[in-house]
Amino acid sequence: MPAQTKALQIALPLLALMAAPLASGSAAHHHAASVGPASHAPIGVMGDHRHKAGEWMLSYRVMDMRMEGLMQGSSQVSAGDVTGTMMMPGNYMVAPTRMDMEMQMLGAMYAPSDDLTLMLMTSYKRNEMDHVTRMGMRFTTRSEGLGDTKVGGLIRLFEADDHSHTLHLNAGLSLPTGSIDEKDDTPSMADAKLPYGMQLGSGSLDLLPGITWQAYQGAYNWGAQLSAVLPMERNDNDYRLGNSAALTVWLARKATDFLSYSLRLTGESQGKIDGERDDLNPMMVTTADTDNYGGDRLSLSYGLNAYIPDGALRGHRFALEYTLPLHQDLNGVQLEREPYFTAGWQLAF
Ligand SMILES: [Cu+2]
Repeated sequence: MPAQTKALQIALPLLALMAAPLASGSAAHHHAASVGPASHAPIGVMGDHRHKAGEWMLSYRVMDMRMEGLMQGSSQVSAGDVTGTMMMPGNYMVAPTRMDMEMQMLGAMYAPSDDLTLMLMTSYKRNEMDHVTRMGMRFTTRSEGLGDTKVGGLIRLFEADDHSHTLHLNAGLSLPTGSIDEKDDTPSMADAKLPYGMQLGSGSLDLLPGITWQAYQGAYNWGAQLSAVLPMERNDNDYRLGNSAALTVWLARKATDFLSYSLRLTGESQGKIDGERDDLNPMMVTTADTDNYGGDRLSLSYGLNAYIPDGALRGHRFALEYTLPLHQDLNGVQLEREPYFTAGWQLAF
Protein backbone atom coordinates (compact mmCIF):
# COMPACT_ATOMS: atom_id res chain seq x y z
CA MET A 1 0.00 0.00 0.00
CA PRO A 2 1.35 3.51 -0.81
CA ALA A 3 3.00 5.23 2.15
CA GLN A 4 0.64 8.23 1.96
CA THR A 5 -2.46 6.06 2.08
CA LYS A 6 -0.99 4.26 5.07
CA ALA A 7 -0.15 7.52 6.83
CA LEU A 8 -3.71 8.78 6.31
CA GLN A 9 -5.12 5.51 7.58
CA ILE A 10 -3.10 5.96 10.75
CA ALA A 11 -3.68 9.68 11.32
CA LEU A 12 -7.43 10.08 10.66
CA PRO A 13 -8.77 7.60 13.22
CA LEU A 14 -6.35 9.00 15.82
CA LEU A 15 -7.81 12.46 15.33
CA ALA A 16 -11.34 11.09 15.50
CA LEU A 17 -10.63 9.31 18.75
CA MET A 18 -9.41 12.52 20.38
CA ALA A 19 -11.72 15.08 18.81
CA ALA A 20 -15.16 13.54 18.28
CA PRO A 21 -17.86 15.18 20.36
CA LEU A 22 -19.21 13.01 23.12
CA ALA A 23 -22.95 12.52 23.07
CA SER A 24 -24.17 13.08 26.60
CA GLY A 25 -27.53 13.44 28.29
CA SER A 26 -28.06 9.87 29.35
CA ALA A 27 -29.22 10.17 32.94
CA ALA A 28 -28.87 6.50 33.73
CA HIS A 29 -25.32 5.77 34.80
CA HIS A 30 -24.54 2.09 34.52
CA HIS A 31 -21.43 0.33 35.64
CA ALA A 32 -19.10 0.94 32.74
CA ALA A 33 -17.62 -2.50 33.20
CA SER A 34 -20.76 -4.52 32.60
CA VAL A 35 -22.87 -2.79 29.96
CA GLY A 36 -22.43 -0.39 27.10
CA PRO A 37 -20.48 -0.59 23.89
CA ALA A 38 -17.00 -0.03 25.35
CA SER A 39 -17.29 -2.59 28.15
CA HIS A 40 -15.82 -5.25 25.86
CA ALA A 41 -12.40 -4.91 24.25
CA PRO A 42 -12.12 -4.60 20.45
CA ILE A 43 -13.40 -7.79 18.77
CA GLY A 44 -9.94 -9.03 17.83
CA VAL A 45 -9.02 -9.50 21.52
CA MET A 46 -9.93 -12.91 22.98
CA GLY A 47 -10.69 -13.50 26.65
CA ASP A 48 -10.78 -9.79 27.46
CA HIS A 49 -13.73 -9.77 29.88
CA ARG A 50 -15.18 -11.90 32.65
CA HIS A 51 -18.86 -12.42 33.43
CA LYS A 52 -20.93 -12.21 36.60
CA ALA A 53 -21.77 -15.47 38.36
CA GLY A 54 -24.40 -17.42 36.43
CA GLU A 55 -24.05 -15.43 33.22
CA TRP A 56 -23.63 -17.05 29.77
CA MET A 57 -22.37 -15.56 26.53
CA LEU A 58 -22.37 -16.83 22.95
CA SER A 59 -20.12 -15.34 20.31
CA TYR A 60 -19.35 -15.65 16.62
CA ARG A 61 -16.38 -14.10 14.86
CA VAL A 62 -15.14 -14.15 11.32
CA MET A 63 -11.67 -13.08 10.25
CA ASP A 64 -10.78 -12.68 6.60
CA MET A 65 -7.07 -12.31 5.99
CA ARG A 66 -5.17 -11.95 2.74
CA MET A 67 -1.43 -12.29 2.27
CA GLU A 68 0.03 -11.12 -1.00
CA GLY A 69 3.53 -10.66 -2.35
CA LEU A 70 6.70 -12.01 -0.77
CA MET A 71 8.97 -10.61 1.92
CA GLN A 72 12.41 -11.65 2.99
CA GLY A 73 12.99 -10.28 6.47
CA SER A 74 11.38 -6.85 6.24
CA SER A 75 11.98 -6.25 2.50
CA GLN A 76 9.73 -7.11 -0.39
CA VAL A 77 11.08 -9.62 -2.91
CA SER A 78 9.59 -10.97 -6.13
CA ALA A 79 8.58 -14.56 -6.84
CA GLY A 80 11.26 -14.52 -9.56
CA ASP A 81 13.92 -13.69 -6.95
CA VAL A 82 12.91 -16.83 -5.08
CA THR A 83 12.49 -19.34 -7.92
CA GLY A 84 15.14 -17.95 -10.27
CA THR A 85 15.10 -19.15 -13.88
CA MET A 86 16.08 -22.41 -15.60
CA MET A 87 19.49 -20.87 -16.37
CA MET A 88 19.94 -19.33 -12.92
CA PRO A 89 17.88 -21.41 -10.49
CA GLY A 90 16.89 -19.84 -7.16
CA ASN A 91 16.53 -21.68 -3.86
CA TYR A 92 13.01 -22.98 -4.49
CA MET A 93 11.12 -24.50 -7.46
CA VAL A 94 7.87 -22.78 -6.51
CA ALA A 95 6.91 -19.53 -4.74
CA PRO A 96 3.50 -18.65 -3.31
CA THR A 97 2.06 -15.37 -4.60
CA ARG A 98 -1.13 -14.98 -2.54
CA MET A 99 -2.99 -16.66 0.31
CA ASP A 100 -6.52 -16.11 1.59
CA MET A 101 -7.34 -17.36 5.09
CA GLU A 102 -10.86 -17.20 6.41
CA MET A 103 -11.48 -18.27 9.98
CA GLN A 104 -14.88 -18.50 11.64
CA MET A 105 -14.95 -18.87 15.42
CA LEU A 106 -17.86 -19.99 17.55
CA GLY A 107 -17.51 -19.43 21.27
CA ALA A 108 -19.31 -19.81 24.57
CA MET A 109 -18.55 -18.34 27.98
CA TYR A 110 -20.04 -19.22 31.35
CA ALA A 111 -19.23 -17.85 34.79
CA PRO A 112 -19.69 -20.36 37.64
CA SER A 113 -18.61 -17.55 40.01
CA ASP A 114 -17.57 -13.90 39.95
CA ASP A 115 -13.95 -15.08 40.18
CA LEU A 116 -13.97 -17.49 37.25
CA THR A 117 -15.32 -17.38 33.70
CA LEU A 118 -15.02 -20.52 31.58
CA MET A 119 -14.51 -20.33 27.81
CA LEU A 120 -14.90 -22.73 24.92
CA MET A 121 -14.15 -21.78 21.33
CA THR A 122 -13.93 -23.76 18.16
CA SER A 123 -13.11 -22.68 14.63
CA TYR A 124 -13.67 -23.45 10.97
CA LYS A 125 -11.00 -22.51 8.44
CA ARG A 126 -10.77 -22.03 4.72
CA ASN A 127 -7.36 -21.56 3.06
CA GLU A 128 -6.46 -20.89 -0.54
CA MET A 129 -2.94 -20.33 -1.92
CA ASP A 130 -1.78 -19.28 -5.40
CA HIS A 131 1.69 -20.23 -6.63
CA VAL A 132 4.04 -19.67 -9.53
CA THR A 133 6.69 -22.19 -10.61
CA ARG A 134 10.20 -21.52 -11.94
CA MET A 135 8.77 -22.34 -15.41
CA GLY A 136 6.10 -19.67 -14.92
CA MET A 137 3.16 -22.04 -14.45
CA ARG A 138 0.49 -21.03 -11.96
CA PHE A 139 -1.60 -23.22 -9.66
CA THR A 140 -3.80 -22.91 -6.58
CA THR A 141 -4.17 -25.20 -3.56
CA ARG A 142 -7.01 -25.25 -1.02
CA SER A 143 -7.87 -26.69 2.36
CA GLU A 144 -10.98 -26.37 4.49
CA GLY A 145 -12.34 -27.80 7.72
CA LEU A 146 -12.51 -27.69 11.48
CA GLY A 147 -9.65 -25.83 13.19
CA ASP A 148 -8.31 -26.26 16.72
CA THR A 149 -10.57 -25.91 19.77
CA LYS A 150 -9.70 -23.76 22.77
CA VAL A 151 -10.85 -24.35 26.34
CA GLY A 152 -9.91 -22.23 29.29
CA GLY A 153 -10.71 -20.00 32.19
CA LEU A 154 -10.40 -16.35 33.07
CA ILE A 155 -9.38 -16.04 36.71
CA ARG A 156 -9.94 -12.80 38.59
CA LEU A 157 -6.78 -11.49 40.24
CA PHE A 158 -7.92 -8.01 41.18
CA GLU A 159 -10.93 -5.79 40.77
CA ALA A 160 -11.42 -2.28 42.18
CA ASP A 161 -14.57 -1.84 44.33
CA ASP A 162 -16.00 0.56 41.78
CA HIS A 163 -15.08 -1.83 38.91
CA SER A 164 -12.86 0.86 37.37
CA HIS A 165 -9.85 -1.49 37.16
CA THR A 166 -9.76 -5.20 36.64
CA LEU A 167 -6.98 -7.74 36.19
CA HIS A 168 -7.37 -11.40 35.27
CA LEU A 169 -5.31 -14.40 34.32
CA ASN A 170 -6.04 -16.20 31.05
CA ALA A 171 -5.44 -19.92 31.42
CA GLY A 172 -6.20 -21.91 28.29
CA LEU A 173 -5.41 -25.00 26.32
CA SER A 174 -5.72 -25.50 22.56
CA LEU A 175 -6.89 -29.00 21.60
CA PRO A 176 -5.72 -30.43 18.24
CA THR A 177 -9.13 -30.81 16.57
CA GLY A 178 -7.77 -29.31 13.32
CA SER A 179 -6.29 -31.68 10.73
CA ILE A 180 -2.55 -31.69 9.97
CA ASP A 181 -2.95 -34.24 7.15
CA GLU A 182 -4.68 -32.05 4.58
CA LYS A 183 -3.99 -32.82 0.93
CA ASP A 184 -4.94 -30.71 -2.02
CA ASP A 185 -8.23 -31.71 -3.58
CA THR A 186 -7.94 -30.10 -7.01
CA PRO A 187 -7.71 -32.95 -9.59
CA SER A 188 -4.43 -31.74 -11.12
CA MET A 189 -2.72 -31.77 -7.72
CA ALA A 190 -4.37 -34.95 -6.48
CA ASP A 191 -2.87 -36.19 -3.25
CA ALA A 192 -0.24 -33.48 -3.00
CA LYS A 193 0.48 -33.03 0.71
CA LEU A 194 -0.09 -29.47 1.81
CA PRO A 195 2.66 -27.56 3.66
CA TYR A 196 2.54 -26.42 7.29
CA GLY A 197 0.80 -23.09 6.67
CA MET A 198 -2.07 -24.71 4.76
CA GLN A 199 -2.88 -27.20 7.54
CA LEU A 200 -5.90 -26.55 9.75
CA GLY A 201 -4.41 -27.09 13.20
CA SER A 202 -1.16 -27.25 15.16
CA GLY A 203 -1.44 -31.00 15.73
CA SER A 204 -0.37 -30.54 19.35
CA LEU A 205 -1.71 -29.55 22.73
CA ASP A 206 -0.83 -25.88 23.12
CA LEU A 207 -0.73 -23.95 26.38
CA LEU A 208 -2.42 -20.54 26.15
CA PRO A 209 -1.29 -18.43 29.12
CA GLY A 210 -2.07 -14.75 29.37
CA ILE A 211 -2.85 -11.79 31.58
CA THR A 212 -5.38 -9.02 30.89
CA TRP A 213 -5.82 -5.61 32.46
CA GLN A 214 -8.71 -3.21 31.79
CA ALA A 215 -9.63 0.21 33.11
CA TYR A 216 -12.72 2.38 32.72
CA GLN A 217 -12.94 6.11 33.24
CA GLY A 218 -15.70 8.35 31.95
CA ALA A 219 -16.17 7.81 28.24
CA TYR A 220 -12.85 5.98 27.96
CA ASN A 221 -11.89 2.38 28.38
CA TRP A 222 -8.38 1.06 27.91
CA GLY A 223 -6.57 -2.17 28.48
CA ALA A 224 -3.66 -4.43 27.73
CA GLN A 225 -3.25 -8.14 27.22
CA LEU A 226 -0.08 -10.21 27.13
CA SER A 227 -0.65 -13.71 25.74
CA ALA A 228 1.29 -16.66 24.39
CA VAL A 229 0.75 -19.86 22.41
CA LEU A 230 3.12 -22.61 23.54
CA PRO A 231 2.84 -25.92 21.64
CA MET A 232 3.86 -28.60 24.15
CA GLU A 233 5.13 -31.44 21.96
CA ARG A 234 5.98 -32.47 18.41
CA ASN A 235 2.84 -33.65 16.66
CA ASP A 236 2.20 -36.93 14.79
CA ASN A 237 3.91 -35.46 11.71
CA ASP A 238 7.13 -34.82 13.69
CA TYR A 239 7.05 -31.06 13.98
CA ARG A 240 6.05 -28.43 16.51
CA LEU A 241 4.91 -24.94 15.55
CA GLY A 242 7.04 -22.14 17.03
CA ASN A 243 6.10 -20.52 20.34
CA SER A 244 4.43 -17.18 19.92
CA ALA A 245 3.73 -14.22 22.17
CA ALA A 246 1.68 -11.08 21.66
CA LEU A 247 1.19 -7.84 23.51
CA THR A 248 -1.84 -5.77 22.61
CA VAL A 249 -2.93 -2.42 24.09
CA TRP A 250 -6.14 -0.59 23.27
CA LEU A 251 -8.03 2.62 23.94
CA ALA A 252 -11.76 2.88 23.30
CA ARG A 253 -14.07 5.84 23.50
CA LYS A 254 -17.81 5.72 23.94
CA ALA A 255 -19.45 7.94 21.30
CA THR A 256 -23.05 7.21 22.30
CA ASP A 257 -24.80 4.70 24.56
CA PHE A 258 -24.94 2.53 21.48
CA LEU A 259 -21.51 2.91 19.86
CA SER A 260 -17.85 3.06 20.80
CA TYR A 261 -14.76 3.18 18.67
CA SER A 262 -11.26 1.98 19.43
CA LEU A 263 -7.62 2.02 18.51
CA ARG A 264 -5.37 -0.95 19.23
CA LEU A 265 -1.65 -1.58 18.80
CA THR A 266 -0.36 -5.15 18.68
CA GLY A 267 3.17 -6.55 18.64
CA GLU A 268 3.57 -10.27 18.07
CA SER A 269 6.50 -12.60 17.71
CA GLN A 270 6.59 -16.24 16.62
CA GLY A 271 9.47 -18.69 16.49
CA LYS A 272 10.42 -21.08 13.67
CA ILE A 273 8.95 -24.55 13.32
CA ASP A 274 10.84 -27.20 15.27
CA GLY A 275 11.35 -30.57 13.52
CA GLU A 276 9.93 -31.27 10.06
CA ARG A 277 7.65 -33.55 8.05
CA ASP A 278 9.65 -36.13 6.15
CA ASP A 279 7.10 -36.20 3.32
CA LEU A 280 7.64 -32.56 2.30
CA ASN A 281 10.59 -31.47 0.19
CA PRO A 282 11.86 -28.12 1.53
CA MET A 283 13.49 -27.27 -1.85
CA MET A 284 10.17 -27.57 -3.64
CA VAL A 285 8.29 -24.54 -2.30
CA THR A 286 9.06 -21.90 0.35
CA THR A 287 6.08 -23.00 2.45
CA ALA A 288 7.52 -26.54 2.78
CA ASP A 289 10.72 -25.18 4.39
CA THR A 290 10.45 -24.78 8.18
CA ASP A 291 12.95 -21.87 8.06
CA ASN A 292 10.23 -19.77 6.39
CA TYR A 293 7.90 -19.60 9.39
CA GLY A 294 7.60 -17.17 12.28
CA GLY A 295 8.78 -13.59 12.66
CA ASP A 296 7.83 -10.29 14.26
CA ARG A 297 4.83 -8.15 13.39
CA LEU A 298 3.44 -4.83 14.51
CA SER A 299 -0.10 -3.80 13.61
CA LEU A 300 -2.65 -1.09 14.31
CA SER A 301 -6.39 -1.85 14.49
CA TYR A 302 -9.40 0.43 14.30
CA GLY A 303 -12.57 -0.90 15.86
CA LEU A 304 -16.26 -0.21 16.27
CA ASN A 305 -18.33 -1.83 19.01
CA ALA A 306 -22.10 -1.53 19.02
CA TYR A 307 -24.34 -2.50 21.93
CA ILE A 308 -28.08 -2.60 21.22
CA PRO A 309 -29.71 -1.05 24.34
CA ASP A 310 -33.34 -1.92 23.57
CA GLY A 311 -35.76 -3.32 21.03
CA ALA A 312 -35.86 -6.86 19.66
CA LEU A 313 -32.05 -7.14 19.63
CA ARG A 314 -31.63 -5.79 23.15
CA GLY A 315 -28.28 -6.83 24.61
CA HIS A 316 -26.81 -8.01 21.31
CA ARG A 317 -23.35 -6.72 20.45
CA PHE A 318 -21.91 -6.26 16.96
CA ALA A 319 -18.30 -5.34 16.38
CA LEU A 320 -15.92 -4.73 13.55
CA GLU A 321 -12.17 -4.25 13.53
CA TYR A 322 -9.84 -3.27 10.67
CA THR A 323 -6.20 -4.24 11.15
CA LEU A 324 -3.42 -2.48 9.31
CA PRO A 325 0.02 -4.18 9.36
CA LEU A 326 2.64 -1.53 10.23
CA HIS A 327 5.80 -3.57 10.19
CA GLN A 328 6.67 -7.18 9.38
CA ASP A 329 10.07 -8.76 9.94
CA LEU A 330 9.64 -12.38 8.85
CA ASN A 331 11.93 -15.40 9.09
CA GLY A 332 13.18 -16.48 5.65
CA VAL A 333 10.80 -15.83 2.75
CA GLN A 334 7.08 -15.50 3.44
CA LEU A 335 3.93 -13.89 2.11
CA GLU A 336 3.21 -10.38 3.36
CA ARG A 337 0.06 -9.75 5.37
CA GLU A 338 -2.42 -7.25 3.91
CA PRO A 339 -4.91 -5.20 5.96
CA TYR A 340 -7.83 -7.37 7.15
CA PHE A 341 -11.22 -7.27 8.87
CA THR A 342 -12.51 -9.09 11.93
CA ALA A 343 -16.27 -9.00 12.53
CA GLY A 344 -18.23 -10.43 15.42
CA TRP A 345 -21.47 -10.88 17.29
CA GLN A 346 -21.88 -11.45 21.03
CA LEU A 347 -24.86 -12.05 23.26
CA ALA A 348 -24.81 -12.43 27.04
CA PHE A 349 -27.79 -13.78 29.01
CU1 LIG B 1 -18.20 -12.89 27.27
